[in-house]
Parts: sequence; structure tokens; C-alpha cells
Amino acid sequence: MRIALTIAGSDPTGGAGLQADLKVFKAFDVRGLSVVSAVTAQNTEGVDSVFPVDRETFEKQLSVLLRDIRPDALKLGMLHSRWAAEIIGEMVKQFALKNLVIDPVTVSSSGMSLAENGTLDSIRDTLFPLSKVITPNIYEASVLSGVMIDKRAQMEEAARILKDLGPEVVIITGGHLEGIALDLYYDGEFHAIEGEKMRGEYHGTGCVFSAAVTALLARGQSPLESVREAKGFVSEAIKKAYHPGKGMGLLNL
Ligand code: PXL
Repeated sequence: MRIALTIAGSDPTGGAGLQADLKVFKAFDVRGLSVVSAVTAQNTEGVDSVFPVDRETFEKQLSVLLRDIRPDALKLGMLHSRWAAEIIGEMVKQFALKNLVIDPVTVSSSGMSLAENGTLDSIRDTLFPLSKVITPNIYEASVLSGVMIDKRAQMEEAARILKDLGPEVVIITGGHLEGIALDLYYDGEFHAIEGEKMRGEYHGTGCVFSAAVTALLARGQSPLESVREAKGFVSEAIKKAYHPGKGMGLLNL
């Protein structure tokens, strides 16, 4: 039996955040654990507000869980607070956790900030060196690397800079450059993961992708196999998307 942990925000729609992560783990027959970093109030029209959990509540959830259960992989989604990266770094080292996947979440699909100032820097400095895979989208990769990306060559430059910060694998998602949908995988060599271009606005695609990568790593697949299969999983979930509210569609998980 394989086990994966998500450390993420709560999304009441279930389309993103820890609720989506747990559904994805289940879809890959991986048992899910979850630690809440923040509670959001949102619907399909957007995020209304964010309520970060306090430091002690966050730390306790993790330490109590991890002294009992050892996940085969873990992912970080939304971390609102600057101090969270330091706590996670300590735990990853203390419990020798493997297969850390980082989705460096900055803003919601509706444009609301999900991280306070400095959080992304502390994730980069403290946690990238401990990570297996990071899954920034183009916007996040630009912010983290300082490279403005609007061509494939710049996507490659950003991937090299990010890999030098410590992760084994960088996958930059959401590229719609030069007319094709391109996700760029870099582990010292580049692999273009081309896919179908999807029309429409869907909530939670980044969360679902990184959760699928985490579940597949927990099952012992290689990062490249995991990323390819995760991408196919997201495409299928988008094809079956549903519209329960007035706003964005949700992936069918
Ligand atoms: O998709 C980024 C994201 C992550 N986590 C939570 C979210 C969102 C987007 O809205 O609400 C909790």
C-alpha cells in the first residue's frame, strides 16, 4: 500500500487544494494524508478570502502525523505563510522524507494572491534543495528564475536556473508558446511533453497535475514516467470537466 501526503490549502469547491489532491491520490490507488496550511473561502467564481492556520497548528499537524506514518511521497501546494517552508524543511530532514514535489503556488486561477510576500523565496531557498520535482507554471517559473518567458529558449533558460537551485527535476507547465501546448521537463536533459491544447478556463489543473505526479512517484515510477502519465490524467479530467456553479469548470476526478 502506497501513501502520499499533501500539505495544502482547503478549497471548498473540491476543484483545487487538498480536496482535489486527495481525490487524485485515490484515483491512482494511493492512500492520502493531508495537512492544512490555510483555509480559503471560494467558489467557482473565485477566491473570496484566505485564512492561514497559525504556526503552532501547522507544526503540530505535521509532527504528530509524521512521527506515526511515513508517506512514500509528499507534495506542497498552497503555503500562505513565510515560516511554513522552514518547518517543512526540518520535518523532511528529521524523517528523511523522499519524493518531495513542490507546486510553487502564487495566485489562484482567478487572480487572488495565495502566498504572503517572501513565501515563494523561502520555499525556493529552503525546500528546492530537498525536492525531487518542482512544477511551476510559466508565470511562477518567471518569478522564481527572473527570466521573462515568452519563447521556448527562455523556458529552457529558466529551467536551468531553477534546477541549479536543487531539485532533481524541473517541469514548467502551461506553455502555450509558438502555437503548441508545451510542458518542458528538465533533469539535466530536456524533454518536451507536448499535449493537446485545451480550450476554456479550468480551476485546479496545476494542483491536479502535481498531485498525480506525487501519487505516481509514491508508486515507484520514475519522474519522467510520472510527469507523462500525470499530463494524460489531467487532459482526461479536463475533457470530463463539469460546471457546478456560475464560474470556472472543475476537473472531473
Ligand atoms: O490552484 C492553486 C490553488 C491551490 N490551493 C488552493 C487554491 C488554489 C486556487 O484557487 O484555492 C487552496
